[in-house]
Amino acid sequence: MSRSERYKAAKELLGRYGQGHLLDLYDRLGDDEQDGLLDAVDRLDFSRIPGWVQDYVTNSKPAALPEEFGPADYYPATSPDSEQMRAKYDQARKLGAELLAGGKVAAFVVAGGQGTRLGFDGPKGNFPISPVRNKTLFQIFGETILAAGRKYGADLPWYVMTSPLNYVATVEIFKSNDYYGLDESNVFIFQQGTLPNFAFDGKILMASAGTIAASPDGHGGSLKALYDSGATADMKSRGIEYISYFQVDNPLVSVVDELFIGLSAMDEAEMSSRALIKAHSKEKVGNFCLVDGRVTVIEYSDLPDEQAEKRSPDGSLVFELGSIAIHVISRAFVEKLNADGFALPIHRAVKKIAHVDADGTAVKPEEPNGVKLETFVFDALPLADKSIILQTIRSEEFAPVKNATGDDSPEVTRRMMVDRSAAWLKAAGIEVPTKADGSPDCVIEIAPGFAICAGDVKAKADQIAPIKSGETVYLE
Ligand code: UD2
Repeated sequence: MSRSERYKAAKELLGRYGQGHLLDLYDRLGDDEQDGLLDAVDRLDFSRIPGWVQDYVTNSKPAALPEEFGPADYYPATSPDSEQMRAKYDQARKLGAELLAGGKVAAFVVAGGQGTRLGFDGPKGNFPISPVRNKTLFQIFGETILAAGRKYGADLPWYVMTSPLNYVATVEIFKSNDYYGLDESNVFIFQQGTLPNFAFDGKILMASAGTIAASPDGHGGSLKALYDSGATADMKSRGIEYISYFQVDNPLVSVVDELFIGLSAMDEAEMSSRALIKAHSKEKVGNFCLVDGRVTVIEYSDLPDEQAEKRSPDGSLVFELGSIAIHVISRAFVEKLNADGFALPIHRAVKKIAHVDADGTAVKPEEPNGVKLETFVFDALPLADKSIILQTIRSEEFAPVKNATGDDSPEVTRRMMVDRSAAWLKAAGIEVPTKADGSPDCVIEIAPGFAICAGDVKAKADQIAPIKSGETVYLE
């Protein structure tokens, strides 16, 4: 089709859906920009856009709370009571280690978010966080993956999801850091999809004369992007069966966890999750529930107070399990979803969206002027035929960096990193000087090359010199 024919077809299509304004500035564009805009129009999914506008833009459809739901079951974090369960955990750990040694597992970080809350310029993975060496999040994960690969004696490929907004910058960071010591062929960086941004009246916004305003389609987009990018095909060719999913903001994550992977495999779970016991009833994490026999996350904002406050006879919260965005996903599940053509529910966020107006003048709104849409990965849980939950301990595995100050700030994360290192050392019988409040009176960082779990520290306890009060210790 010639350009002018494409233009005519696009104009007709957009006109039919009340989006003709997208071509208002077309005549001002050069040939390449015109082609780019026509390509972008082709990618708009008009089988869904009118429904989104109706449900999430011009109206705000309240999230439908299931009629009946209860708390989800879970595996406890440590030492189950019964002999039988202890045996199952031992067996699961062994199986997890075997799967890792057999090269059946891949690490997968979702790093396509915009990280606006932290106020850091550039991909969040490049944020320096470790308490002694100031290593970045990506470097910590990279070194952990390298160490895990060595520990299990098998390649542990790393899949990194970016968005079109931070893909180039992320690739540059990996290159300039020499892939953190990993073999470049074992690092697969790809882009997630986007969804258009809408003004409150349902009109799609333009970011510039030739570009449609769009934002990343949420971490839920990973399930499609893994497939569309060829990542799952690449995994298949390597014999990978399990995808260990984590977020870029959490340096404490156990990037590949023997027990979690092993339990998922033993139970033939298609998608599994790690969970925390919530700090309080309204902690801002999703709640693991059971709906029609399927694990489902109900957002904290959607769980009525009455349910959130409900207590069991022992005083614990009935809905006590919070989602921390750590999953094991079977590759076959991702392939099945995509082969069947799935769509996750849409969530709306009202935002200030920079755009150009009908004359092409740039507008930087002071107040929210539109809606961004995204999908959440945990909404795929009910699509899984089998899904398990393994509890984790906050101090061991969850210290996300989200805000510049206060809760979930770098200061808190660094403190938690030191605390966990101190706990690993103590568990290995090493004395750690403490302050009056019990916190470590030293700064400790354990390089992943030295240890990626408490057990590794124990095995190397004889290599660790006594630690003095006020000392800065880097174990490598
Ligand atoms: C998420 C969860 C919350 C809890 C918390 C744990 C939601 C709605 N909430 O909160 O329940 O588990 O994490 O820390 O998810 N990302 C992409 N592409 C996108 C959007 C996000 O890759 O389009 C990545 C992002 O880079 C980050 C992760 O997803 O690694 C989480 O994103 P977030 O900061 O938006 O999640 P948050 O803090 O709202």
